[in-house]
Amino acid sequence: MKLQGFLFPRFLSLLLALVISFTAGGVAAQSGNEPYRAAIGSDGVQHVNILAGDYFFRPRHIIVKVNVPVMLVVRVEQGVIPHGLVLKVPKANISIDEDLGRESQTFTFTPTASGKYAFYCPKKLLFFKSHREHGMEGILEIVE
Ligand SMILES: [Cu+2]
Repeated sequence: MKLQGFLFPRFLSLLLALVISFTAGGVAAQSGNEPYRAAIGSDGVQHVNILAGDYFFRPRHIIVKVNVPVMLVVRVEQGVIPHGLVLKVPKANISIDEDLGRESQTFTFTPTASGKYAFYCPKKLLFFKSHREHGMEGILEIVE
């Protein structure tokens, strides 16, 4: 009896510690919300790979330099729901409005104005919420 009373709380606290560490690990792995700062490659281009899925863009906060060419390579994760990409910033000379597919798609532009601009998926099924409302949007931050 005495032994049982000693072991049981220990077992519980061990279980609790395991659960907490798993949960914390899961949250850290899922968030991925740190901004992605594009590096300028040896070709003088800022390369950015974006993964799209139901309903997210990863990374969702992208930082690029103004007046340096940007190449976005966008791929859709496996799934049956169609997605698209809209990134329209006339004052920065960016105009993207395309459906996305399983094959990687490449978009190139040279941003000409700094600022923070939204990109998003424009898809929407009937009366349901749009993918953007489901969280399928991100920020392109153009810095000096
Ligand atoms: Cu979508």
